[in-house]
Amino acid sequence: MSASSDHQDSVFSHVVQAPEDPILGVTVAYNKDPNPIKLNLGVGAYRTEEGKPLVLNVVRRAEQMLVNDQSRVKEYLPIIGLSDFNKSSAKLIFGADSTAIQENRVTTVQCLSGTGSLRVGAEFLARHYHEHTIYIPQPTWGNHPKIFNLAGLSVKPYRYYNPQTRGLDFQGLLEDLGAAPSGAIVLLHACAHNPTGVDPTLDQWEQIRQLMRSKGLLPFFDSAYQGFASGSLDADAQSVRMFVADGGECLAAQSYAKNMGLYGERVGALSIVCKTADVASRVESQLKMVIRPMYSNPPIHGASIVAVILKDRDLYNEWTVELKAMADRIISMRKQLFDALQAKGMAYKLLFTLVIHVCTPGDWSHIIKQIGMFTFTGLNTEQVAFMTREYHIYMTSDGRISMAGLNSRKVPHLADAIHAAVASIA
Ligand code: KET
Repeated sequence: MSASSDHQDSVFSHVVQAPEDPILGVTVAYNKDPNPIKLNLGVGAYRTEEGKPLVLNVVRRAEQMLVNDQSRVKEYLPIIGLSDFNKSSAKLIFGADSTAIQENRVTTVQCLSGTGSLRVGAEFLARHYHEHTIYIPQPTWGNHPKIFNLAGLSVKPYRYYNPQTRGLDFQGLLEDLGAAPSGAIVLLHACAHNPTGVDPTLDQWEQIRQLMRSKGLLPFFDSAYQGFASGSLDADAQSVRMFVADGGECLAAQSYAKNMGLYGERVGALSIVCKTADVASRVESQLKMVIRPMYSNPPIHGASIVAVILKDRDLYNEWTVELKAMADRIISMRKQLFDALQAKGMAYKLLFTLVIHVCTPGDWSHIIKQIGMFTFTGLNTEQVAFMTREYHIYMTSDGRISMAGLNSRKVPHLADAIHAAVASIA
């Protein structure tokens, strides 16, 4: 063996170490921590009251049916995926009675969960849409800017969250979208905005719709949490349905990761609502041109599970019950954490009346006001680092905690950690 092939530099020696992903990297760090009290509130993944991942009972039943069906084979799916899955997914988000669906103006393609759906939609827009700027809320899910940039779109922020009020910066949002160039794409979280947990009211959605339609802005909905905000699949799709009801065009990326607990199955859908059936059919032909060289065609198993559940009335009903139970457990975690912090604040007040201002600070009501999987606590990077170091609590550095990862036994530990963090770090 020559010296050069032995221990000479690799042809990749210039490759620098990339940072861990800001969300998935939290799980990597958590897994390395040997301390048994550790708690992972990073990634948005549902855990039971026992702290375990949950496979829905309805998913187990659907899988059993699939396994028992000897006629099922493992052939390639078409480029756009499983037809039944696509039809049912469109109905789920746009409503069973959607006129756009009845008029065949919607094309739906199965993609690799929410992320893949966003990416395919973005690649399509970069190739076939005249405006290449996409406006994303500030803040937003950390992967959004990367997905859109890599697809060839240019990303700009619009104001969304006001840290002072811990609510929606509605005025800022209207101003920024009002100043966007006509035709620009606007990314909207269909419900349960990540990371803030703050959604517009229906009235505010209506104003956003009017403004966007008047300026010809193109809505691109990211629907990763349908059913998780309110517990109702229909209520959580209201924003999207308002935009579709006006006859205008839009895109929607759906994920079944959270609401069916199919995280690792990577099952989702991209729908594009068009003005006419003819346009929709040509759009679909071009989506195939995006998908074929990217991953050829999507995986069959997860989509089959979803199709079985969505098409069978009993299974569908069972799903809605299990989904509501997940949403309710998250809401109960909000209440428990809020109560624990209130109680701590009170105790602290009694002991140290002179330093009230450094106790678990006054108002934690945003914990119960925010909706969806996450609480945007307002804790800063140093406080988060402190909680991880001292209490082995893992969360994203922006202060977001996944309420779905919490359980009653861990609430006191989390409340202690938050209390200590805000008391010791300004
Ligand atoms: N959109 C949003 C808003 C979102 O929060 C996620 C995932 C996705 C899309 C994509 O999910 P997929 O698994 O591709 O269907 N969010 C959680 C997980 C992650 O970051 O991958 C999270 O924020 O923790």
